Amino acid sequence: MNHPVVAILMGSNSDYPTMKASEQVLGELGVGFRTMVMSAHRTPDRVLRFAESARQDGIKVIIAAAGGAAHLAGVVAAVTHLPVLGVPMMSESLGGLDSLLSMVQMPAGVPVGTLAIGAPGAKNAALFAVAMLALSDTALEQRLLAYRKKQSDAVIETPSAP
Ligand code: RP5
Repeated sequence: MNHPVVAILMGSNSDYPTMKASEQVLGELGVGFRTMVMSAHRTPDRVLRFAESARQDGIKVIIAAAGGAAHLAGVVAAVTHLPVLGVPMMSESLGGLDSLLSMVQMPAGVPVGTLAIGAPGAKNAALFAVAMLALSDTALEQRLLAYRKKQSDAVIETPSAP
């Protein structure tokens, strides 16, 4: 397993089925990652300990998933200058709109790059992380280009009846 350079954080175990999409992409593209559950309101000490040492632990990009009053990504971004990508989770009461607005509306000065709600956001957060890492890793850039080509090739130009 490669040394983890991406940290996938989530506020609850209940977010994990969605966040497996991030793990899948990073695994397929050969990027080392660590997945951890930590909550900004239930385990704030754990969040602070992680964020304070992430850079020296070799982490380069952080993906943070949370739902509801989703402050995990913002709290992590407040503590570290590493890029933080937020994935808003679907929520029962508001369909993820609460999570989305909590993440995307960061006040100026401390950014959280917020992706789409749910699994599409989880997948794209990983691809975004790969795109950033690929800027200084030509082998990874080649794998990303191959991934994109495969995706394009899979688009059927002429639809046929099912
Ligand atoms: C957030 O609250 C988590 O990220 C999760 O999306 C949501 C619900 O958590 P559980 O009640 O399922 O633990 O902190």
